[in-house]
Amino acid sequence: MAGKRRNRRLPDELAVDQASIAMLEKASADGVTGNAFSRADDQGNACKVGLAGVCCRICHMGPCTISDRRPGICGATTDTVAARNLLREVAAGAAAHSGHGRDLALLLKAVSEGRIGNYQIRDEARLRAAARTWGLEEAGRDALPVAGDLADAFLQEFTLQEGKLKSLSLAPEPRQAIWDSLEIAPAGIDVTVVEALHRSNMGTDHDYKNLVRGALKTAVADGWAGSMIATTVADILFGTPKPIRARANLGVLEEEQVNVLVHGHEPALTEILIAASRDPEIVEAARNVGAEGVNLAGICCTANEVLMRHGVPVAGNFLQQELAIITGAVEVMITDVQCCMASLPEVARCYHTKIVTSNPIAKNVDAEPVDFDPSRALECAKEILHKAIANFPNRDPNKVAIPEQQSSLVAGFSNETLFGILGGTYRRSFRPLNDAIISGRIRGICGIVGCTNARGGRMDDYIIRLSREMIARDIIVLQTGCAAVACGKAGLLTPESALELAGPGLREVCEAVGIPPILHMGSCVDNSRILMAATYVVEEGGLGNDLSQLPAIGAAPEWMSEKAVAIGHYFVASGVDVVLGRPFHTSGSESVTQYLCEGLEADVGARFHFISDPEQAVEVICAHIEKKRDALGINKKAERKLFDMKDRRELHV
Ligand code: NFS
Ligand code: SF4
Repeated sequence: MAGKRRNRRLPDELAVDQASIAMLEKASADGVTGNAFSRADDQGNACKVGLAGVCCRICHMGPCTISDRRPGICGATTDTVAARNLLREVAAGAAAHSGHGRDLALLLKAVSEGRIGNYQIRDEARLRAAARTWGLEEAGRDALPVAGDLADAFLQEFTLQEGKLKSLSLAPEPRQAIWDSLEIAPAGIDVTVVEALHRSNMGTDHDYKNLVRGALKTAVADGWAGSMIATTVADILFGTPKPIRARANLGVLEEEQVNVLVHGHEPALTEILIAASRDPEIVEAARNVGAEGVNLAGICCTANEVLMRHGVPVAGNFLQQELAIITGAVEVMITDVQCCMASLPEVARCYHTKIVTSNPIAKNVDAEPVDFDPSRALECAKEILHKAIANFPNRDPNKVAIPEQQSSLVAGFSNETLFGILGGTYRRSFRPLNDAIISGRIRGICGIVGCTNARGGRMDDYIIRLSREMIARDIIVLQTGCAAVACGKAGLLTPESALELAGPGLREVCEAVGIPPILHMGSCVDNSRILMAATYVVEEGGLGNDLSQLPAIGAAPEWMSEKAVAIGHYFVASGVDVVLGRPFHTSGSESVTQYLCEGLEADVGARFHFISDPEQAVEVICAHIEKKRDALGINKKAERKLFDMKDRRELHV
């Protein structure tokens, strides 16, 4: 690094899990020049203007640094610029999720036409249910033509020029009415992202509230359509997740095997890699180089996808991608799209590890591209595995140190599975969950999702503390993404240990119905599952008729990605408050920040809370949940009990 080296934090100030701490210590001994944490330290304090969201560079009279006293050359104020920048973040996040959804919809189309032999319809019931949901005929028809029609319907959701998305009808009707009245019911996903870029273009939308509503609209297209489609097609093609035991943390890497890490978000290639890694030809090739076999493990959300469906172990979440390489035991890391750090080849240079990119829109000049073509998926998968096997003899035993830490976990809680567990085989129902919430044994629902962040506190710490405290207070936790992996590593995703930490009410319910208190529901696009879980609770009855009435809240304690900005916005647009462990880059505009954290409540019945302290977050969340319970009138019984004479006497001793 040129220039002066700033103070770097010590390994145990960066992470809570021992495996990560050990790898951070090992890094410098191995000559690794940097990692996300050290680069964060080297960056020093973030640029104040960027942090405040008041830097504008969307035209070439600028860049302009805007303040209350100094508008941009075009006259744009802090309000306009902060809101415009926020909208563009949401558009980028929505584009990422939806690009993933589109790729899968195209794959479904190709499968329906018999063009792609390595994939098939794995869950026909899910296909037929989805066809009915999106208004298609399925009864009495073969699966493949139904899949073709569904793929077409999904692809139309991307391109619909006018009117509104069919997918919106998945939401409770009062919510749809709110979107209509605020004019934030989106047309096609692509069209909406383009509109977001258009309206935030120089000299276009200057009304900050209108821009924020544009962000909500774009996010609705993401959550209820783009991400929803990604989840639905993945279930149809790869199987709907069911509870499955697996392991998480760097200890899942195997000293005696060829280690191949899958990293990114789109699971299509990885699905085939799983089969290929067990192919006798591959196993034989691995043995020929002295390995016992091929060990597949994952990083980030590709990991969550194959964890949920196949029990493939998770080596780590976002900030562990470099640390996994530092074990010295990874032959190949395959990246697809999103959240794969630019630094991977640089870190890999200190070891024998090969970084292989697999998507034509996500390359790295220092990595090896293998352009993945679904029509020759097995061939591609084998090519990659052979690369890894050939690389095994290059491993330097002196540089290998696989941490022993790995935790067992249970993942795979799709709604389809929850219906079965809660309602039994004959009656698909969320009833026991609603009853437990109404009776107060479960106080409410908290979705804890999102990334980990190299700036700020120790990796995973906020997520874990919040999750533990939620279940201790009888709040059931739904998780996805890197937050779920954080809890997995901390041992919170085994039913046994989580039950011990759960409050008495939550524990009783979980034991009775057979679910753990923290439910791992999948990858980040699977936040669509959380939207649907909340919707099913509304539909089950007894807890109001809109999502905004539920004693429910979302939290992204350590978020960093534009995708998280989009997710936060679709939850708020859906009527669910969202707690963020760090604020958006809008502090340069008081009006925008106030609208996000207060004003939106009047428009959509929900708002954002920026809370950097986990303990304060716990209090805010509990207060929010109790407020919603009060409004529903389901706290009455408990209040009467609280104030009976015996309790009163006890209060006075
Ligand atoms: Ni979500 Fe998953 Fe992780 Fe954040 Fe990245 S992997 S898509 S964006 S960092 S949770
Ligand atoms: Fe500056 Fe306005 Fe151009 Fe932005 S759009 S760079 S504020 S002149």
